[in-house]
Amino acid sequence: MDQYGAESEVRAGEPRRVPVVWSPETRRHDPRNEVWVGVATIGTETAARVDAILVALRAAGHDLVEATPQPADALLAVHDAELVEHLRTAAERWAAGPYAELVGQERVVPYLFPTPAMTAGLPARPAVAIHADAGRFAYDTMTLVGPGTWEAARAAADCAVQAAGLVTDGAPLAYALCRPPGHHATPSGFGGSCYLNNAALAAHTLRAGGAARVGIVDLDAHQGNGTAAIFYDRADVCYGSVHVDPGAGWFPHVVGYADETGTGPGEGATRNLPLAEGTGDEAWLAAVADLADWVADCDALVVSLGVDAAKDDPESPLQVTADGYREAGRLLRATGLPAVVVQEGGYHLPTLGGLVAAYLAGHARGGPR
Ligand code: SP5
Ligand code: ZN
Repeated sequence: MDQYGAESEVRAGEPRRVPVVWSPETRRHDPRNEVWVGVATIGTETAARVDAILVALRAAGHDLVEATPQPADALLAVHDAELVEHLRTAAERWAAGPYAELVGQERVVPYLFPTPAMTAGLPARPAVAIHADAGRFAYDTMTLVGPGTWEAARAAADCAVQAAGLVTDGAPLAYALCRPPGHHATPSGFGGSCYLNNAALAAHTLRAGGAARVGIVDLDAHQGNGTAAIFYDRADVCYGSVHVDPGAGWFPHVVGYADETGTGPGEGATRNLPLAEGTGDEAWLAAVADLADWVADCDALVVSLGVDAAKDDPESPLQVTADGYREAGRLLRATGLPAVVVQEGGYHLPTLGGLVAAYLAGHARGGPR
């Protein structure tokens, strides 16, 4: 019997208590507006999400653990130092510029994107103006950097690294209440409401802690292009995702198709299972079961738990129920793998906490594995 509630401590059928690693700092990012198709829309990735989840997980009897600052090595293994430096300093650079007078708002919004369409082989340099430089790292106009964004993203990363550390130290299951989410953050870029890739940080930490192969199962409604990119050429971290079909016009639009299966040493270590708009529990759970089987021979598991596949969510057309999320938890528990569950999306505040609690109840069920 150990401090994490090993089998003998848990009555059969009773939910196991799960350490919930969270940080009040994660409330400091306020996206305010996402600039979407030219319109400033109210962001849905709000600080209230943290409290909706906290309230539900506290009520379910889980153990809240406040994150402490973690070393930066995982961060710099997953992300380019230039991206980290940009995120750390962008809001300060904006505040030091003329933007308060010019536009009267304090969030960094990219203004141009120096992709090959612009630079066309010329020896381009980093832009001096922050509104132009931001497009070197930001790949959409929805993911703004304001005061507190860096502190929140860094704290979310700390939650993921610390939760993975608990699992390395013997916990069968830990949950990281990461906010802002992370699975759209690539090695060198950010977008899709994500800044630092929390799930990749958890996977890296499990690998560093001795897991030879880590499986990542991404349940968010959107394909995690960032996580997919980070591990696309690697055999030691497998990435499988079930998500709404990008071919039907959904984010991330340009990747997430079924024929993307990895490259080089990572060939076959990536799976994408796109689903049609309107897909509900049955087909979604069949895909989750497929991915659970696929990762079962790994040594540890990371679950990117987006609950935006739920039927009431404003950001996706999938129709998964709370019972569906509970069953997904059971399916991934049945892998028998020690697991870090990392929060990704989920934007319907009235049901958000209940969906996360339902998943954890399924994954944390007591009794023998
Ligand atoms: C982590 C995650 O779930 N990121 C979601 C990224 C997809 N966002 C696409 C947003 C499309 C525009 N949303 C319209 C609602 C206006 N706020
Ligand atoms: Zn999502």
